[in-house]
Amino acid sequence: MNTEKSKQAFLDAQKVIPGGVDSPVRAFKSVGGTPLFIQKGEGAYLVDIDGNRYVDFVQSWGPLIFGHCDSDIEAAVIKAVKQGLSFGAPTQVETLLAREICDLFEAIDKIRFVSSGTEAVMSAIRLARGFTCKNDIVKFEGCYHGHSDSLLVQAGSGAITFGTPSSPGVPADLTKHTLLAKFNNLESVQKCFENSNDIACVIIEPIAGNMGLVPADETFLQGLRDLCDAHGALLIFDEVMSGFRASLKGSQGLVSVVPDMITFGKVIGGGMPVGAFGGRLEIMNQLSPDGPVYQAGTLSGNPVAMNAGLASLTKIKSQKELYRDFASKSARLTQGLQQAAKKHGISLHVDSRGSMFGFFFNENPVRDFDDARRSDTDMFARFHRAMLEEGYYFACSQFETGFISEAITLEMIEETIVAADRVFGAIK
Ligand code: HOZ
Repeated sequence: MNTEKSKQAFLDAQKVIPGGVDSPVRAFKSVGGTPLFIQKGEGAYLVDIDGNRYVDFVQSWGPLIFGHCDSDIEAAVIKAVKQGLSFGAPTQVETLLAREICDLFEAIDKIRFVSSGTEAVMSAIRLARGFTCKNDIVKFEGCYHGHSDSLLVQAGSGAITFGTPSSPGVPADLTKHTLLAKFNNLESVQKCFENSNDIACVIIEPIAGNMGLVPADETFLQGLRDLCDAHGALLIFDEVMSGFRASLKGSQGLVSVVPDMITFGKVIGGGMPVGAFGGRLEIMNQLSPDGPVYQAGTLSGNPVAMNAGLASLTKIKSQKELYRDFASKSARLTQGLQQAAKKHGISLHVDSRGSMFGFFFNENPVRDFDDARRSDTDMFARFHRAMLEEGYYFACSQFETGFISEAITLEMIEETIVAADRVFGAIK
């Protein structure tokens, strides 16, 4: 496969952009080789600047539920663009999208739109602190909630991919309020509450997607709910990755535990930059201008992004079988990969939720960050490189999640499994 143009583009980029990328995981450092520079997307496929085509199992890290260049979302965006790109003033489409989301989620009476998942979580935490008049937060090892200061502690995604789960540049004075607990381990959360009576909130990815795919047990989530209630803390579900992906309602379609707040990100924007956080009325009423907790942004509720999000959500809701199809495609892909790996003596731990899927080169089940870190990342890198050669684009880190889009057919999945079989045979 010829990737000469990508190689040159990467060299050019590195001269003017740190690491040649605007978000670290994309640099392909943990899998080796050169990141592909993308020319365009076409449904299930990515096309790089050398003209190579790949079945895309990343889908912009989640947002593209219907694949690249979906005609309905494209039409909504073009229509919105013709009305103006940004006003910094309210538009009615914000209310329409807000109403759709409030109607779907029991936990959400009101929602505020921002421009990214990082911003959504940062704002939700400020609101939780303002509402409870407490300072500490509990987060879980391996969960990633964006790159704001107090959350870059034992974080997943790019942070762990590059071995810096806790970043330099974050003053200890800021992280002293971040208490760490172990994913799927209630005792570790109980200890946090024993050690502090100043906990404002517990934040968790109920379906962790940033240490690879690691869903939390429902009993564990219920335990968090009970602890938060007993200690006057808020429970925040970070559904930046799982919202509208694991099911129409993210984790809320799969478990019965109801959080106090939910954060969303890129997925609700259909591919445009969006984030949002929502919750119960009494909490959201503390937000400026109704209440004293400040949060703002010129591009918040941007009309182009809102229209893309609304078009995406409208289409999602019109397709009754969408999540059932996603679930069967994800299950077939992960089982097929696992069987093909086993044939060649390679152990693969796999899991999926709706259109999200994950696989670890690991002999044991992966239930937390320590388990995830014990995976064979060298084997993952070899798999990733060889699958690219075959024309399949997977997330370029063991500690990320894969996504199916509606454009990916069962036939493509069967072909992926056949290619993976060849690859396992070559890399074992
Ligand atoms: N942290 C992102 C996925 N969980 C990666 C973002 C990107 O590089 O685009």
